[in-house]
Amino acid sequence: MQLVLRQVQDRTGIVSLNHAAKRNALSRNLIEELIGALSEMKAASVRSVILRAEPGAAVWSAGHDVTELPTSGRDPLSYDDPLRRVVRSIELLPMPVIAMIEGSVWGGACELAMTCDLTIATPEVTFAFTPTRLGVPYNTAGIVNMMKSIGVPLLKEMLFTARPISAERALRLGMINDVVPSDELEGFTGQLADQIAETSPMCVTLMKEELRILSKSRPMSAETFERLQGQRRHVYDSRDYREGIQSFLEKRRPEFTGE
Ligand code: YXS
Repeated sequence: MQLVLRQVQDRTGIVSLNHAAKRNALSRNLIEELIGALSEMKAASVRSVILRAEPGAAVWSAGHDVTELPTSGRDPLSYDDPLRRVVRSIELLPMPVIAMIEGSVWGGACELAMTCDLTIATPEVTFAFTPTRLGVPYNTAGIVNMMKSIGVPLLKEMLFTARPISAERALRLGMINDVVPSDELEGFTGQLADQIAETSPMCVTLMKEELRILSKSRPMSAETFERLQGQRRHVYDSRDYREGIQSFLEKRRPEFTGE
């Protein structure tokens, strides 16, 4: 079964997450297919890519595949982790990626959606950024990436509570581009893609790259980076990290002790 479907409609690519049984969890296999689909869209020289789940999805994506998170003292979100690789694929794709969202968005899937260049959601959509619910020390580049779309006060609330926020609130606080009723979502997003297709592709590619570079430029000394990496290791080596994952697998609430 294909975990990711892809098609080209006129000058727009449509890439669909297709693993509803696992709530489109971002497993290694799904991400490999997603990276492949994005490369195909680049080769097809589409003007934009719409990234969606199956029509009427209750869950757009449940985030990182928890069963694939390491519990052996390894960094769960290192540079070559699949989630990190697909984030870079979207950032480096020369055409805009539009996240068209129905259903709930969880954990690393929030970063996947925020990495897209534009985000259109239905009113029922919620976003829950959940590292603290699982005890996962989110990686620094991922936090910087989220700061591009989410103001620090809202990002702190999402991280410190792991509570879902509504599409309406996300729109009001500038986290997403628009909220449209579900029966208008495909038409609205398609029109947006058509408008992009009328502009200069070279200019769009240039400005996407300019914004990628300028929005990442946060000076950090090597010592500061290493201090943060040491703090992250302290977390992913902790009992709480293993408890977070175990509690998910056992479908129970985690009991964190700060150890
Ligand atoms: O029991 P089966 O085999 O049918 O599988 C179940 C779930 O185990 C599976 N599934 C997942 N498998 C791996 N990783 C996941 N993230 C994941 N989510 C779901 O899909 C099958 C159906 O799930 P079920 O029965 O719970 O569906 P539901 O409709 O009742 O509930 C949907 C959700 C999304 C509310 C629920 O599945 C859920 O809460 N999923 C976990 C959401 C979450 O906490 N995601 C964060 C993952 S960790 C991550 O993204 C980052 C590392 S971080 O933590 O840093 O943000």
